[in-house]
Amino acid sequence: MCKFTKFLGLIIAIMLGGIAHASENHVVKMLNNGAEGSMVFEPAFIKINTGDSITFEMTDAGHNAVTVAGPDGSVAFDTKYKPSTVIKFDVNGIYLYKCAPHAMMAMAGLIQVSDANNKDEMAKAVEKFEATVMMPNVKTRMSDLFNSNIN
Ligand SMILES: [Cu+2]
Repeated sequence: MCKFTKFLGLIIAIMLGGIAHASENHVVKMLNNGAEGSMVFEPAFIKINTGDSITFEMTDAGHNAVTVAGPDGSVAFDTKYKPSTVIKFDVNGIYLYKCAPHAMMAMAGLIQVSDANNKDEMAKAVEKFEATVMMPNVKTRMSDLFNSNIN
């Protein structure tokens, strides 16, 4: 094989690898009022692929996104009230996160990275979180979200 053919083969291999591992960025907004009610992440449930990232946008001021529970080996995140924070997700499984000041109003979200290997642990984490929700009208927001999206 001549050098050029080898080189071409290498380039093609890199390009195919790039396609297979093309990671995407998704946006989750933090809102005072959204389609699903007040004090919400939008979308509250999002399914992404391993290696994708999420940009948490503090559309309305005074919100954060902080990990409540995640799969084994994942790193907890905290957007610290910054206007925009990019978090990359490399560990498969379900993540539950909340807005610390509005957790009692059920301001929380679920992220599924590829699979649902930690579904049982996460069902318990959602139940535990829901016990801290004080507003009756959104008491089951997170378990409803969990049950309708994760199977
Ligand atoms: Cu909030």
